[in-house]
Amino acid sequence: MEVVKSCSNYIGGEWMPPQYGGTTSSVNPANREEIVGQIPLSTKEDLDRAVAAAKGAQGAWRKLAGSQRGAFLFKAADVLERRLDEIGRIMTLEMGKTLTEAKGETARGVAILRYYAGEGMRKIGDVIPATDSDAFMFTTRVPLGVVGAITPWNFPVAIPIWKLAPALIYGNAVVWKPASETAVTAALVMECFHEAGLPSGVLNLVIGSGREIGQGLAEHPDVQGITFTGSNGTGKAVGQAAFARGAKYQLEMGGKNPIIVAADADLDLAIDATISGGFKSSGQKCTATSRVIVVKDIYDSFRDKLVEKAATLRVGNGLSESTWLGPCANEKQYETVLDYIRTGVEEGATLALGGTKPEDEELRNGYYVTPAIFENVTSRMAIAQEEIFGPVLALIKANDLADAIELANDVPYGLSASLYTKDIASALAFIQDMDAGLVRINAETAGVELQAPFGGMKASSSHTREQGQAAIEFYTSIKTVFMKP
Ligand code: TXE
Repeated sequence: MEVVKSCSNYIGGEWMPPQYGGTTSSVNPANREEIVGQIPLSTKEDLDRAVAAAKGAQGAWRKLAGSQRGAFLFKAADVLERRLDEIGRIMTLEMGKTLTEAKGETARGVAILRYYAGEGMRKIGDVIPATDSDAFMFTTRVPLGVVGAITPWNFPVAIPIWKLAPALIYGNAVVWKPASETAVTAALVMECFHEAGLPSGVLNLVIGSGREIGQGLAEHPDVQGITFTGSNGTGKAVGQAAFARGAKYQLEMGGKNPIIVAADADLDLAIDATISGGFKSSGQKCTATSRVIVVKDIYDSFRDKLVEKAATLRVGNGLSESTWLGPCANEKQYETVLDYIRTGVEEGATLALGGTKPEDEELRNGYYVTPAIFENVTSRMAIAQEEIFGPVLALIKANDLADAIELANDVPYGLSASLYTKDIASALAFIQDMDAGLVRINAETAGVELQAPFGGMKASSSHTREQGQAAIEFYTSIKTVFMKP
């Protein structure tokens, strides 16, 4: 079987295979017989080299003016934009989302790079009046040093870039460990930085297992900050390892995001938002809608219309223009989704739609699941509590808005939440009472604006925020300066 593209580590400005480790394959989830790339399985020695390269480069990098660092990010954005179609296509091959979504995500990566390139010229401190009239007191910010970035497969361009770009613009050097499932896409993103002429060692890519390279980064004594997006279990281990040695950490983890449909909601808009939030990227977004809490007065008509519309969604290969949702991104995710669907049925919920392997012969070799809608779901069921990360919605009936908000809050997570209503008092109650980092009125749970803070409450994050100007809080330390003549 032909391999589309192989990739290697990028350390100290050079592409290099792992010193001792072997390789594994990145598989196309739309057709498990197609190998997208050969992926290095790096070892601690490779990681040590990368951290040493970053440490060596950081001193000179931090001394550049912010605008000079920004110039490299502007160049990387131009290269990424030029290679958008190619990178989008590889992303679809590696993790299955539709080509439209993959290109859209790559375009988002370009915009994030430009946003942070501009940050190099914005303010980083405040002047604070001192009680001593002779003194001049102000704050400035300094980089952490070497930052480790551990990224997942669900947004293989946007998530890394929203970590790498702020880390770099504020003067850090970076060692990046991408998810192996999307390592080829990661290598292409790295190529863009290389082509932009980023100085050697400032950004390094080490591909390998989570246990070896991810955990190794979290434990590495020369890494001062760890930024992670992924599952809760892994995130906790990463946070604990960083905390144990006094390093800074930032964790973005799961969600169990609700959409509440109030009695006065515009049903068509709410249905579109439910479908888009629940099934785009096959539900594999941390902000994906997974619980649909509908006030009882309109429950039956909402359910009927939702099921009718969701039944028309076309499952297929993400490269095909007629496809609305692609496969699950990998075998593990596929098995997890099918397991949750079985669990839901065992728990007594009823499948109003889908949740099966499609019958189409052409899809036989892929990790496809048809969009699933459960009803008769109670809040205590596993399918209403745990992150599934697949095209599965749980419909829950609420007595009224207050009951709906209580149900919405009845999970360990608090990332994103949405309410459909025409009533301003309902909107205000929801804004106030909903425990979520992103609260959205008449908009789906899964929208993120790159210039605004992003992150969750409760178990969804380490209570830190990414994106926009909020990113400066993690990637820098404040230095308070008190100066007398
Ligand atoms: O995640 P992992 P997986 C959730 C989602 C999904 C589940 C499992 O529910 O079903 O996680 O996905 C690296 N030390 N999300 O197994 O393992 C790993 O190599 C350090 C939600 O893929 O958390 C990858 O680079 N790092 C999420 C990254 O951690 C380790 C997005 C994430 O992988 C490691 C993805 C270790 N011991 C999954 N083990 C979101 N919130 O968007 C693995 N890694």
